[in-house]
Amino acid sequence: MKKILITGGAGFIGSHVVRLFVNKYPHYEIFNLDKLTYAGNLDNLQDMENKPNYHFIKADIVEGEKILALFKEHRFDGVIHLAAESHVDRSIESPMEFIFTNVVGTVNLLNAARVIWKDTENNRFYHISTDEVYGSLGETGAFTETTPYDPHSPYSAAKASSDHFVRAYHDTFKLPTVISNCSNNYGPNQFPEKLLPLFIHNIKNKKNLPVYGQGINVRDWLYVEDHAAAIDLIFHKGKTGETYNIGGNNEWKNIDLIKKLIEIMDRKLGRSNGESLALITYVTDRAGHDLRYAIDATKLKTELGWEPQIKFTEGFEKTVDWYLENEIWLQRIVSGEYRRSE
Ligand code: NAD
Ligand code: TDX
Repeated sequence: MKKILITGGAGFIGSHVVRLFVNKYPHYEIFNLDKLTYAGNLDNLQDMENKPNYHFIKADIVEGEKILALFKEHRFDGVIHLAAESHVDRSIESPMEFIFTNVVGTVNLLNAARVIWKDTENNRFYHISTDEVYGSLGETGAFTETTPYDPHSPYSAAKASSDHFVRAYHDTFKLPTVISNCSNNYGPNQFPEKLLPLFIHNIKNKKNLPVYGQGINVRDWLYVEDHAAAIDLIFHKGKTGETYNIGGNNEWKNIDLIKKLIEIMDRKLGRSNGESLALITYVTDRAGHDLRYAIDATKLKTELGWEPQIKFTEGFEKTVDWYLENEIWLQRIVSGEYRRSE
């Protein structure tokens, strides 16, 4: 493979995947295709701009004809598809954008790949998905690759639909696809609407921390670079037509995670231990809020030898440090400047 298309490379996870591929594979040409929605931020990739094997294409995956033209022009050998509307709360406010980008956009990419890969071999269409497609767990158990889909939010319903289309294109048209479903990522460059960067910002600025419901929902947290490493492995070694679950084996009840964050931040900010606990504010629960996600990543471990490398205590400290040291990154988002530099 030579030409790899990464969609959504200006987003949180995408920027880490782009950096890994550009640095690790200098003989690949990496094309980052991104619409630069509110969540796309080229500040995330400043260090990539002058790399000879990195190219940026501003495009919307919903525009099927343009996507096909780009595939015909560049003749990508492989696709790693991360572009998506990714925030559950926004999907409750306005579901249509999620259907357009996550479903229609994905099918546009599948169609374009199908056209240009008619007479070629060794291609791969890798679709990045989420554990939220499996629905919600009770107190015990974990999602495996065969857990039936049971999405509850418009976001997860759209991601589930896109997963089905990817499998349908494999089964119907023999498109060489692979899918992974990952748990919650944390780390640098995450848009400050998501729980951790939002709460880091609010604790620093002594603003309220809006905890949904009673804070009893459980998420499994994985450091973003561990997800990027799994994506690298699955892209190169995963079996065509297969699905792999990716998780951190690291479950936290929201309120416990928030208290841990407060403990770390009070220490780093020189505040008295527990001072910021007063910022916790219980608010109306998210509609359809899934109680618990947990991933069984045994298949990825036994078949491809992947395991998370970054211990949670280390990754969590590193994450808090990154946001505290990159105040300008955040300020440019808050002021809107990050969009003016496109
Ligand atoms: P993000 O919101 O940070 O980034 C999404 C990127 O996609 C942005 O750069 C945005 O500009 C781009 N984009 C959106 N609509 C587009 C369109 N129509 N055309 C082209 N580009 C478009 O998202 P993220 O958190 O980095 O998630 C990346 C992928 O990983 C998504 O598919 C998401 O479902 C999946 N995922 C995320 C997590 C997580 O914890 N964040 C966990 C599992 C899976
Ligand atoms: O202000 C908040 N208060 C709160 O209690 C926010 C933003 C979130 N929460 C809760 C909701 C969730 O239980 O924290 C948990 C995490 O919320 P998010 O950061 O919004 O993530 P989540 O809804 O779990 O989804 C994330 O992980 C799976 C990503 O946004 C998805 O793209 C990914 O597929």
